[in-house]
Amino acid sequence: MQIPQKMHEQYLEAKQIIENSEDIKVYSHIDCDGICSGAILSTILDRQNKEHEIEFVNLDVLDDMELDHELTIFSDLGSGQHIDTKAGKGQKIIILDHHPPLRDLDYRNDKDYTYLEINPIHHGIDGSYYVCGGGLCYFLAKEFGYTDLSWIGVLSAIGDMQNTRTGHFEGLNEIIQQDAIDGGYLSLVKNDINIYGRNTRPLFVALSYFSDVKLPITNNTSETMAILEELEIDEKHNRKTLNQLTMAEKGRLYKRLNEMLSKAVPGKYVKYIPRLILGDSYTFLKEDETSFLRDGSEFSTAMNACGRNHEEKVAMEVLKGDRFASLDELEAVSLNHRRNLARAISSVAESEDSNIIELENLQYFDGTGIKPEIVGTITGMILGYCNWKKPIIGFTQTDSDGLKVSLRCSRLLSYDGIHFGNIIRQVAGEVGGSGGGHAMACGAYIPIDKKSEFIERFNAELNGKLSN
Ligand SMILES: [Mn+2]
Repeated sequence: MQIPQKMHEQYLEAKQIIENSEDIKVYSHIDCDGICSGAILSTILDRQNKEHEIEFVNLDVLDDMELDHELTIFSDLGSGQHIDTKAGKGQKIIILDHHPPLRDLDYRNDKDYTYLEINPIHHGIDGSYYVCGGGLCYFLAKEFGYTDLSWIGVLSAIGDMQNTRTGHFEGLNEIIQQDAIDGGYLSLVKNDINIYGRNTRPLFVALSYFSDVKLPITNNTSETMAILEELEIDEKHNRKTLNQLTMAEKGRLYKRLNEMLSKAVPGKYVKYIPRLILGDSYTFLKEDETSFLRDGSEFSTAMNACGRNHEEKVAMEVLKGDRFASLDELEAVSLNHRRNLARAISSVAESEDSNIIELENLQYFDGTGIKPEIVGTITGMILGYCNWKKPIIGFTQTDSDGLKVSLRCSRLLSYDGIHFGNIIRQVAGEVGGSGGGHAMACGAYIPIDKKSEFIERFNAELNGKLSN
């Protein structure tokens, strides 16, 4: 895939607009993709000696907002919001977003301001799998000649889960990945064993978090240790990481995981098993060998941890090159984040009477007291404690007296064609809320008194869609 001609012309125009602006504001999203987008844009602007401010925001603050700068750039958001209702004479807006756009490619109105929206969907390119916010910002950087930022584009796509469908990057993401490899920033192992924590977690711990299907090893480190010993991978419990395994050891581990999964899943899912175990792995070659920044997934998790704790700027400074003060802060934020998660998990899943309620087609828990920012992560971790054949939904209250809803499910359900992001958008809409997201990780905000109606409607909506 190449960048379409029309889209390339848009990039040339964006470059010109930036070169001709002095007072610039960037709004970007609070997740890994948004933070990577902000870091790329900020680096471009620094190198162009442009004064600028960056703010990381939630989507809900964007509609009908005041624009106070000569140029306002929106990255990883903006396409789905009414961001130009208050644009004034002579102001300029650039959007770099991959979410479904409200406005057409040739959107213009009669007001006297500059509006440029670069969105792959306008050009027939899928924004879920082929390019994300950070990637779109990288192509702008490339227009300025800054291909050294390609690795941040790769990281953004990892964080945005652009590779979940196949385990590989496709479309425009493949160009970014190749730029990063050519520049010596990235090494790629195709179809590697894809278990989270390859660089810093002992393998017996990493394996115990396997939760797409409940296996004997799930949440059971005695079992993972026994298996690693039996496979002669880690006989002395010396806390080897996945990264330290030889190809032969990885081969034995793959075979064993495959056997375990084949026994555990219904026949129709068997064909998806390799995709649960294998995927490309990404190593950032400029990072320290033992650092969590070296592995793409671990790096992206740290970015998300910052987003969840309103420390996006710490994350951005690390991306922009600060490996001293900001890296220390990043480690502290991550550690604190992990502690909060552990505390929340034990309150939901490990308490005497677990409060996970199972219905015909779904299961849910009341996460009252869990911060809205982390309820999604918690919900994903709870999956390992319940029935993987149904989605798990977590609820918690927001500051504004609404309910935040998060849904996670086994990747097998999404491989089999269910898109929960679309379903949650519909059902949340039916009860007066809003929602959306990925096939297997999504969320919504709903009025607090609509919880039981939401659950009922969601359960009914799934009739006949799951194979139990
Ligand atoms: Mn994104």
